[in-house]
Amino acid sequence: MPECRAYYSMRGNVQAARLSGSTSVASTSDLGIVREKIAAARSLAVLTGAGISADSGVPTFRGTDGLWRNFRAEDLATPEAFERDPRLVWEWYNWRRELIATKRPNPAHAAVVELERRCSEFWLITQNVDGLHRAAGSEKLSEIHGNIWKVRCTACGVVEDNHDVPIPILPSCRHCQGLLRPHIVWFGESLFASDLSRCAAALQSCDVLLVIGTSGVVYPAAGFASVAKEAGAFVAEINPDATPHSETVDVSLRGRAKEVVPLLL
Ligand code: BV8
Ligand code: ZN
Repeated sequence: MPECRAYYSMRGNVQAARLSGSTSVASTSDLGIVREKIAAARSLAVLTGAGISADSGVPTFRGTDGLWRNFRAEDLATPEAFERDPRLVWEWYNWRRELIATKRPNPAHAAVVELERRCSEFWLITQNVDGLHRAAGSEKLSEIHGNIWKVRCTACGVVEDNHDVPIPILPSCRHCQGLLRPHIVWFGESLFASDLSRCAAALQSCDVLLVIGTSGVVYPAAGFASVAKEAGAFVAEINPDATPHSETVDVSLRGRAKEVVPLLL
């Protein structure tokens, strides 16, 4: 299908945008409604998943490119898998670090930074560990599942930034020589209490929540949209495909993040 792009006639008068790859359309009226809600918002929150980084070339989890050596994330991103075979888990994370190191934020990441700049009460909640929101300039954010450029010592617990690419397959702590692990929240592990309370505050006080590029399958993040909705927020989803969120949100904009999110500015 020919790739079509959004056609701007006059600033703010966005014609129906048939967006690349997806057959469905982010309708002008829906785009207009969400833009108005954002412009009028006293408090804005944004929740992102792997889809916002897909346009930067980072594989998503459930996309066709989400598997590594036929392992699903749920197989490797667990304390049990690390206990069983830390070398295998580190090989997987090293593969992702090498890949992510070559990627750059895309226009959707940049638009989220602009929303943070414009709205005094703003918070970004990301499930992504790729660090691209920080690289784009986001400051008011919770990386609720951790960051792939941070390591934690399994013995003394020290947490440090580490940008070694490649990283030694069984990296050791420079303080106690203990085995390092990725400072990432694995399946079966609880999120950090500080992140949970900060996110709860943002979700309960926001007028508008944008849910960008997430399949809404992994908890507790998958429950965040309904927390905001129940607190009275206007919730909009941006995703080329329908998700479990699509039933509960006020507006679901079908399209790629890099094309739709900048249209909301
Ligand atoms: C916990 C770090 C206490 C690792 C991650 C309740 C019900 C059922 C199960 C549970 C439950 N509560 C807890 C669980 C267990 C589990 C869970 O939810 N399992 C799922 C599989 C059912 N949750 C946990 O274990 C959590 N901990 O709850 O602790 C506890 C413990 C045990 C039991 C009870 C309570 C910890 C979860 C965190 C795990 N760590 N990441 C790493 O990355 O290495 S999760 C990881 O997967 C990501 O961070 C993200 O959260 C998730 C993937 O989801 P998405 O980011 O949405 O990506 P996905 O590929 O799925 O979808 C991409 C979307 O983008 C799609 O919709 C696609 O259409 C769209 N898209 C594609 N291209 C674009 C696009 N959108 C826009 N533009 C594009 N261009
Ligand atoms: Zn240590």
